[in-house]
Amino acid sequence: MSAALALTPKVASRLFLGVERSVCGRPWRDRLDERATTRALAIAQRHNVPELLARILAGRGVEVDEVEAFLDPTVRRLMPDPHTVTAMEAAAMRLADAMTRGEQVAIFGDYDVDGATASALLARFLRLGGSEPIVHIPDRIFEGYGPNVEAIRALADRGAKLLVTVDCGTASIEPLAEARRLGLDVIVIDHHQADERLPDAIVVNANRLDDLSGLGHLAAVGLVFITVVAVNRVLRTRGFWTEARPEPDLLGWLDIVALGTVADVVPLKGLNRAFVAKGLLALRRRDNIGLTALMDVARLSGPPEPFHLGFLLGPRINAGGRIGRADLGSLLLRTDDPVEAGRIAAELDRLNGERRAMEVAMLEEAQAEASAALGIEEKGAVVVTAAANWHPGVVGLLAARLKERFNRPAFAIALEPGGIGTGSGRSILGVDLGKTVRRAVTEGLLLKGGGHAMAAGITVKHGALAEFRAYLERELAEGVTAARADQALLIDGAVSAAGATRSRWWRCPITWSPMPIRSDQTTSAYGCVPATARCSAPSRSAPPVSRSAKRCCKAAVRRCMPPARSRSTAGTAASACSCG
Ligand SMILES: [Mn+2]
Repeated sequence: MSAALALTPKVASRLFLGVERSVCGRPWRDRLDERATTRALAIAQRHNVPELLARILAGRGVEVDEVEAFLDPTVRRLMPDPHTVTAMEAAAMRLADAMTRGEQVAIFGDYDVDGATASALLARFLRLGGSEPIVHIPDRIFEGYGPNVEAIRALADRGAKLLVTVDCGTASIEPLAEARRLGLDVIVIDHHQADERLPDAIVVNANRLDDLSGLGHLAAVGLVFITVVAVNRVLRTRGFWTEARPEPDLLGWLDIVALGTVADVVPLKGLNRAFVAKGLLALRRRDNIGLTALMDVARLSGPPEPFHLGFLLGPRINAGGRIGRADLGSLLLRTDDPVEAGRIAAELDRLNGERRAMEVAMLEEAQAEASAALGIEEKGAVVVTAAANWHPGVVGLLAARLKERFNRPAFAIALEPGGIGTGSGRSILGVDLGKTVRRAVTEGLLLKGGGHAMAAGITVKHGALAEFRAYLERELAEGVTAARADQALLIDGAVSAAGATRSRWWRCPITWSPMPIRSDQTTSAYGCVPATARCSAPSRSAPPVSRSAKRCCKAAVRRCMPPARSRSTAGTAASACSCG
């Protein structure tokens, strides 16, 4: 058996509704194996939810006793005692001390959305306590990721006594040692995987080896939120908050937490679901001046959804890095000045537009190159494209688009001066790219490389590109052919045309995101539908579906569900419909 076949994810091999070949040529498979089907039944019976909702939950690993928290994720229900996080007590005490003493605090963030939101949230809290912090967001190109000695020296020169790194710092042993030498105390609030060796600091990281809190899925901003709750508790017992300096409403800041959580693409389970669900409510109140300005320049009408966080607001927060102003996003999220907020939001919107235009141009170039390489018959197992003018920050996106367009593993490589290329690869289900890339490194074809099954990063010498391409063809041809031959659609459930009524509407998000599902039986619920499910519910609130998809779906429903049966099915199951 080839490696590719062995890696095909374990799915129920049962055909769904007996469809071996859909209109688009793909077999339909039941997402649920027998055990999951049993669990779905138990969920439907115990919690009195529609069968399809139960199937959706069971298909995503939700256990019978987790259903309530999953459907109604409240912070109160899901928020842990902060002190279950290793080192949280020490961090809370040190931060509270800094606030009581009025010490200068410096925050060192990261240039992505998680870093911007995490730094803004902590800065807002400190400011309400009367100590305005210095916030430093490093430049992606000139400083790179994580604390660096030069920046730390500058912060010390500006009088910082306590340094807090957010969304970075776990691996920064040397730069943080320098901070200690300069007399700073250091707190790290981070969620990146930790080594055994930690920096000389109070390290709050749910992914450090000795942390048993079970909060490893939180983004850094989520962990900062828990830290702020813990600090607030200490301050309360010390009588810090007074009438003149009232205690902040921490839940009101969940809009910031939701943005960082969605944009960092952490799994939306457990506490993260509560953050996002409640954060969206906060966002709708338009309390945060910066976020409101950003929603307005992005022309967001209607209530904000997770989609808007990930695809409208997130990219704009990131856009400042393009002109060497990586801190604009963080600045926008913590400003209380409407004029400043409007100015920054407009600037970020403009920069984001420039980025998009650049991406479109690069993508056209990449597609043309790939088409030429594959030829009219689209031969070849992989797509490898490279160009000198591509931005290294965009190659991942290019590779993802090429993979979708050509339905095979794809690499996009930015050739930099000096004959070195930095590239990114994306794979199709069933073909392990990370393993292939790592082997290419040991065989000396790549300077660096690593990753996992679906995505990989590489550094390659310009001169070795042709050889790398040939290697990929040789290694992956068989696996790609096999994987392409069996691209089944995993189906959650079926709906009859009669069952998809306006009184039961639902939405199909593109990614794993909270989705309101409303039916006759549940007034407000959250479930998830995968990227493969395309909803064709004839409902006003359903997302736009292409005409051909609609037609194909209707035909499938007609073919698979005889009218007599469909009525009874419709009575018991609100179901999604997939067509591929
Ligand atoms: Mn992060």
